[in-house]
Amino acid sequence: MAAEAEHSFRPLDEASLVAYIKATPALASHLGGGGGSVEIKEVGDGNLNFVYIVKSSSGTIVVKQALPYVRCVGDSWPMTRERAYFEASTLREHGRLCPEHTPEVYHFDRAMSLMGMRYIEPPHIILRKGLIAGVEYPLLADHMSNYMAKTLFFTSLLYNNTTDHKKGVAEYCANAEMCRLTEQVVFSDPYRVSKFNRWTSPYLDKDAEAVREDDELKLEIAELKSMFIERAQALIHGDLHTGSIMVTPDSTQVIDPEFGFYGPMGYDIGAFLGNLILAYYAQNGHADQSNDRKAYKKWILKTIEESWNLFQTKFVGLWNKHKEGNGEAYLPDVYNNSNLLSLAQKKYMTNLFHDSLGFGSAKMIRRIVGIAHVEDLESIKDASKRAECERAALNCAKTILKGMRQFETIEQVIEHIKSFDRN
Ligand code: ADP
Ligand code: SR1
Ligand code: MG
Repeated sequence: MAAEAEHSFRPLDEASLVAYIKATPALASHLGGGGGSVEIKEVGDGNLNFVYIVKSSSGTIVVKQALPYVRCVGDSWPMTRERAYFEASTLREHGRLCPEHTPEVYHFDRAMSLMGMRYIEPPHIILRKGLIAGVEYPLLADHMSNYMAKTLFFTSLLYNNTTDHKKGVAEYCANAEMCRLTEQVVFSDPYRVSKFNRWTSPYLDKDAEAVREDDELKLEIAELKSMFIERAQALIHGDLHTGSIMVTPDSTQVIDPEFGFYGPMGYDIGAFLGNLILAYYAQNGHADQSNDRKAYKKWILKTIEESWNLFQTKFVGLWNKHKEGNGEAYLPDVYNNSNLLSLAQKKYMTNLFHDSLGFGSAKMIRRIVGIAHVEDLESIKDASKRAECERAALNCAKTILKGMRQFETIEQVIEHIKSFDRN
């Protein structure tokens, strides 16, 4: 980062943010020009950054600022502020490709690591909170399959030529520090002793130890880690869990792509599916006399199934539509008959399915025995009940990770998930 940019950085608080907004027409214009008074509330409940909702009588915006450390750990874990740049860039690029599910970026200040964006208004809530409350979102699978198909297909070599693709890869390679964080907390720490690891102790002591001693698991995770680092398949969101999605029954908005880079598509698909599976296993901990959550669990499984199946159909649909375009991976004069192309597509989608299962399972495991647990499980107050839900999720994830290539359909995965659920 340039020295000049370092000098002009200052962490904002609610008071200094008012002055910043007044001096920034791209933000003030959404609040009636900046003359009147504004109300500011810090709402950051994520792990990394500060998020402010700024309200005036004529509008509301969101301002997000990255400070040079990991918020949930503190300044003992320094972290590049450049993550804000990659978040704004990925939001803008994904917004160009899929505006219906991406909030608009109004303003980005690289020196201040600060972004202003559309306020995703109530009744939108974070999907994870809706899943904990047992709310059904009938359009979620349709919307998320749409978002994933468009953002992943249009940033891949199936659509772009190699020159443009490499330009994108080169730019996002600089988000290395964020990738390194993921390499550590998803693919390494759960498999070794680390001061950051945590689990529901003493209930899961043996389970956590078993993960650290499971050679078969370690061989699989090594391949996934390499793929995460080496495979520049598409511009992925990089952190597509259910805390990065805001929803109403009619609308789905994806936020927070600060881990964006050219990586394996399966990492995004797996993050979404894996977090839905965690939500599924948490339901037994949220069940009570008024609601046994059985119908809700069925809805989650149906959503998992539809998300993959719709994604697959939409993604291949885009591929067929653009097969004569500039994409250089499958040149039309090489894959020149429809039988060959459909064989190639089948192979591509099977590999992507297995990658998604592998990454999804890795994401589940890290949320149970690593750092940064999920509210779905954390909010289960009774520790022994929580551990039971976590153990079922952990055992399901371990077996999928070790046997991902045996699954041919998402319906088989659904049966597998059910087989680890005792209720
Ligand atoms: P972090 O990068 O720290 O994970 P997030 O981007 O996940 O932060 O944002 C933290 C919280 O701020 C979200 O859970 C959500 O409640 C709120 N938030 C973030 N962006 C918006 C937005 N554009 N509109 C409304 N609320 C938002
Ligand atoms: C220090 S780990 C913090 C986690 O929060 C983010 O949302 C990512 O998932 C990251 O792994
Ligand atoms: Mg977040």
